[in-house]
Amino acid sequence: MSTIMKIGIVCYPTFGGSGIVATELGMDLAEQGHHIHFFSTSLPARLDNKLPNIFFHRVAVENYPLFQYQPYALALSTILGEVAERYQLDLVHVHYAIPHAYAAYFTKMMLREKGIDLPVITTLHGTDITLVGKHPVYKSAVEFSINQSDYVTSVSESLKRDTLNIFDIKKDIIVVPNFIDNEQYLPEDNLCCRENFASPNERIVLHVSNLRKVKRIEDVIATFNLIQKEIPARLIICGEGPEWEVAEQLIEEFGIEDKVKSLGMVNDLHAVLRAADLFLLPSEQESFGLAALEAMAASVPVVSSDAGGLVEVNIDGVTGFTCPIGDVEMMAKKSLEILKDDATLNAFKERAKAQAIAFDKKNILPQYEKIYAEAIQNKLPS
Ligand code: GMT
Repeated sequence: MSTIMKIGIVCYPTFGGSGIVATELGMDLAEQGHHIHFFSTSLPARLDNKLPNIFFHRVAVENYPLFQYQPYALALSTILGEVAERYQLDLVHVHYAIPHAYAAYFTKMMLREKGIDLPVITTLHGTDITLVGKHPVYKSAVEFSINQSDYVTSVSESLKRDTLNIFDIKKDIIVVPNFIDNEQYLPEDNLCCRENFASPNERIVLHVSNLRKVKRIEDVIATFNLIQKEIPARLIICGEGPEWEVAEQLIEEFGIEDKVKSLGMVNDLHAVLRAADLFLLPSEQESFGLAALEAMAASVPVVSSDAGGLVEVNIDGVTGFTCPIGDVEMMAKKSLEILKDDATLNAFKERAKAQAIAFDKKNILPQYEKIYAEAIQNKLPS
């Protein structure tokens, strides 16, 4: 795209997939010369704001003792409007509907008063629909703000279906799957740390998540317990979250403390991914499963549940296996099938990598750029 666009991107700053997708998208667009303005409560985890064409605007929420909860959506609408006007943003792309689509709608209305049209693109990421958004305390406002967005995208077909089932949506929902930068996973990189985790005869099983209930960490531990009874293996867990204590208790109950290592929050996940032989993701719900795609990019096959969009990413019998939620016996059986010999493991590794290449950013990002171009073209004149 030759014309330089000025784009606002709103996201959560944490290690969650929606923030990562937003950050990678923005950094790639900035590399192409577009001006990207990020809005978040702190610097997004993977954002390098030293790069050219990247601007970061911190959404500062003013604390006042009268409020039990601080009005984040109000602060976001305010700064979005100010920056959009000052830098003449062409559009704003919000990641995660709650409350970003709602805040962007109010910015749009405020700017309309000044004769400025600010197109709003909302990307639905998962729990903004399936867990939080559908809750009666939020539902009607979430539905309203999705319907008011100029464009709505969803990260999987499954999430699109869920959105249409849960809400009364009048907008077309465009599926733009999540993506991966395969260049960050070159085979020669980061081969060093396998021996830090296991001896050569052991298989390395990996789980990465925010350890929330929806991730079913207890199934990770139970599946690994069955695996390690059959073959020499180690389990590495990356991430921090509320369910860690449940995991710890189970590890102790199974008496497998010497085979499980928790690394906590890991900044450079690539090195750990490249050391792994198998990735476990038994989630209760997963609109896409970016963590599974990251594993595949590092040539790691995945055994996951068949929840939500996981079946669109992890192809059963090809890149790994998908199993019914909670069926740890089946997950262990399928894991052992992958890990049983090097030839089988390597075949799964190759197919996992091929799947990651299909989801490469080069194939996906033009879909967002097309939506941006259309949004700008349909903009009302100032
Ligand atoms: O998991 C969440 O609560 C939020 C969200 C996030 O911000 O990370 O995760 C969702 O978005 C990711 C990126 O699109 C998807 O890969 C995850 O599958 C999805 N999580 C769920 O649906 C549970």
